[in-house]
Amino acid sequence: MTIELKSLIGGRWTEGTGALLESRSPAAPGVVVAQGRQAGPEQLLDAVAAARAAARGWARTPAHERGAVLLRAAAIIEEHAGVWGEELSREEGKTLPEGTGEVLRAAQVLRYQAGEGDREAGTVHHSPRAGEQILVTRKPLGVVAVVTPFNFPIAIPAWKIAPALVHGNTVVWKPASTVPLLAMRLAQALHDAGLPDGVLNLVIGSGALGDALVDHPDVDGLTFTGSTGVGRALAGRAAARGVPVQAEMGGKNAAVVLADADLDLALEQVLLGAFRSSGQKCTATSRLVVEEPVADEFLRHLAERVSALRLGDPLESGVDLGPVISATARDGILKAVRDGIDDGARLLCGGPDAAVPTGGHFVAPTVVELDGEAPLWRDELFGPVLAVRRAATVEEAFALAEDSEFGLSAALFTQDLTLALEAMEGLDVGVLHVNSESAGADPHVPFGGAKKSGYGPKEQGQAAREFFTHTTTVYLRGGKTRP
Ligand code: UN1
Repeated sequence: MTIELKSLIGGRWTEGTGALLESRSPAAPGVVVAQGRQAGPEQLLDAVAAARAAARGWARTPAHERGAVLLRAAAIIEEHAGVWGEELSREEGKTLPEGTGEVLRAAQVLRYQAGEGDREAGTVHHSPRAGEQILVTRKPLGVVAVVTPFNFPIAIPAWKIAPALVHGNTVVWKPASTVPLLAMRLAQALHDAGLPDGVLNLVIGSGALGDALVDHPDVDGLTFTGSTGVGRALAGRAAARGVPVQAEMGGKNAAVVLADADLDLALEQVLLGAFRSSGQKCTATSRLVVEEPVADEFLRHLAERVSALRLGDPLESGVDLGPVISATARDGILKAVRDGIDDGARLLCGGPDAAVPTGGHFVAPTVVELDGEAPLWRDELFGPVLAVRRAATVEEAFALAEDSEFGLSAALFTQDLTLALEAMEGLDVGVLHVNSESAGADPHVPFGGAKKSGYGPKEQGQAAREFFTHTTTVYLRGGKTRP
């Protein structure tokens, strides 16, 4: 049964006035998962107006009460994890355990951020003057635009919307047009948890709607996750109006396997990092650097294990990876691999001509070895493709890992603490995993990248308040005394 899509505007589930939007399963594109009309331009204006109208009341609601709404929403999400997890797998294409896991992760994020309602609201400082104290208080930005990608249709929105709300902002949210159903589920949980009308508005639609949202003069902040191209363009537009931006963008994350590493452990983790969610994570392992003495053995085992991965219907048990999000994405990935092979990349397994299930947007998990600089080494493909290079020395291995315009995450495999410390100092990344896969982000610690991967304050944990609030420095003296 096809589910009907609606936008949430001013507390009402509203049928769109724009073009028809269908979300189709990437594993079976003939199946329409959900459909409805996109929010029209005037409905976007209504959504921003509703968020503006609700802003003052919400900002003055005690933070503890704002957090309590998030806790109730988390419970609603947990109650529905089975059904919504299945819907997520169907709509986005990741496997069912990953889909259900992501829904539960959204609840976990809400629970963590709810606690921010009870944590410190600012700081108090000594004054150089007698009879005075200096307070740094925090205030919400106001109306925040939230623009989110397809690949974590509920977890990423949760980790933007939850801190936005608990810190007292109201929100207008434009999710990726490929995953509107899961967006509706998160909005539903928050709405049913008792969020006042207008505090969270969901507008379903395409990129043009997102552009109009970011350009709206009543929007006071933008938080974005997606490609570096779109992120920088939106950030530029927001910055032109003097609006703060938090942008979490692409990655080309390296796993570095040094000669002393536990190779079995490294193999398991590289498989997870590169091929879970079909490599469609900004934190996915898309580059592998192996130190020469162990390279032949490691790459042989890697090719065997990758060839044995099961590609198929993400709802079927035992399947390791599903399709990529769209035919356009699949064709782009296959073309990049084909071009790379034409330019001399050696295919270790998978590849554009490998057999894949019929019907969906499937890409065989692929490993290619390169001898030098190449687009496959440089460009983010956002698919199940791992580019490998060998390093003659540890120094060369680190230099290759660092050889990217991106700086989101990296994984280092070694048992030598000295080398781990060197990587901590030397690698310009936002997230470093020592002896674990490059993907993953816990809700209570900062998340975000360096270089082309990130812009503005980090996400998650207590770090999120840096973006979602601004400070007022208050010089406070009693009215009756003169210092
Ligand atoms: C993860 O590694 O589990 O878009 C999270 C992305 C990132 C989130 C990654 N913003 O893939």
